[in-house]
Amino acid sequence: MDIKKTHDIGTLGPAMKGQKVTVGGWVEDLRELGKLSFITLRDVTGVSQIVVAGPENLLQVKDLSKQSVVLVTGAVQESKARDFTFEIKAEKIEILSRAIHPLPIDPLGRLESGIDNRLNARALDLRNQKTASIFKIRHNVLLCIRKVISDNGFLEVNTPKIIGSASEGGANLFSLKYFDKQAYLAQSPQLYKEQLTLGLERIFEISSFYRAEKSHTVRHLTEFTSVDIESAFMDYTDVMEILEKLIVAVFDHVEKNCAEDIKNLGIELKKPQAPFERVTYKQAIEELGKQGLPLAFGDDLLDSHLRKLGEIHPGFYFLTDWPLKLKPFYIHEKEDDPIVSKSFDLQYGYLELSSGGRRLHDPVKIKARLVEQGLDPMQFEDHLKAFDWGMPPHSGWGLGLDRLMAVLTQIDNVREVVLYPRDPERLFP
Ligand code: AMO
Repeated sequence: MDIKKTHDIGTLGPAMKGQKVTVGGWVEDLRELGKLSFITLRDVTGVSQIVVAGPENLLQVKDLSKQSVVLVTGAVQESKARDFTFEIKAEKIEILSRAIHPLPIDPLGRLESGIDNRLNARALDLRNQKTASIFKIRHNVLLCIRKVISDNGFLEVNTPKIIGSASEGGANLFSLKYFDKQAYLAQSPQLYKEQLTLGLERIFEISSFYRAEKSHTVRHLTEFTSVDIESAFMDYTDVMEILEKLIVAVFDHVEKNCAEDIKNLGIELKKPQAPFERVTYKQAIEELGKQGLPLAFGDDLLDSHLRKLGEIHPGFYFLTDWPLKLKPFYIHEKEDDPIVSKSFDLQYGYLELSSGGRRLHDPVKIKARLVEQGLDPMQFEDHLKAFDWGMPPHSGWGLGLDRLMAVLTQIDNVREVVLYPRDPERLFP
């Protein structure tokens, strides 16, 4: 059985008239009109019309089910059909794999399927052009992120996901048996990325992380992709600028490279402008007070508060200088106002996309903060050792890639932009 194509459909055009090609793809449509049949054949790069004639070939495709996979050899010719500029006149057709109907979803989207049905048949859902476009965009976003962060002098690293003690401290950890020991799935590369600044100065990681949170929202997953950076000799405002540059670059890159996919999604990109607004926590609680949502300094911002702030600041903005007590043990205080921290979240309206800050690099201070937060410094012994080996001052952030993708594609539910999302209910496929 022949299985190789000579061309992707997207590389063909009317200028190749007369050229013999072999294309492979799946049958999106089949119209049988007696002496001729027309197949709409799609591969990942494009779509073409196949003209089938002659008794042997007509018999081959008779009643061929949609979504079946075929290999077609024939000559390119101009097409008179309204939707096609060229077509392929089939000489040889091989059916490589038949799709058995009824299929669980209609990938053409003519019959609407709910998100659960589509996720249950995710592989087939990717034959829907809208879904495929989301993941083509995601690929481009990742390419751009790697390039921009690398160009800023950061080195890509891989830290362990099976870990012996909590990285962020406290709850939300998935635990697993590691032979005869207790292990956990990493919630974040936080401790490793900080340690790595000691020798590599500027590092980044793009990876899955795990949170055992029973959150049933459109923005929480138990397995999410995080883009993390950490840099020695930078303060929190420096890494905020990198984040802002990165977000702008991602939108530019998608605009330049994914025009077709943006069109498939039926949206217009909402390109942000730098600099993003900076709103301090103090300003935010004043704004909320004026809106009838009074808060005292040190109160956490609940969903209702973030929704209101999102109405006031609908695009990208930084929420900075949070009360120190609301932040993890590794966050640095402001030297001139120690109840305030050198920290920030990047928001898109109500949605938190990233958080970060300047980190403590003095082990004595870190131990004190651990105790203050009810954590046991002994549990962090391995981590704290590195702080006695000449740890440079450092700052960084973690950016939720899935949430950024949701914002970029203007889709509310992060499940739509993750191939096989994991949430408290969903473990298969
Ligand atoms: P944080 O816990 O705020 O910070 O996470 C950083 C970003 O990751 C994304 N995110 C999630 N996305 C989907 N589902 C989840 N359950 C989920 N949890 C987090 C969010 C969030 O803003 N170590 C720090 C980062 C740092 O300081 O460098 C951290 O993990 O977009």
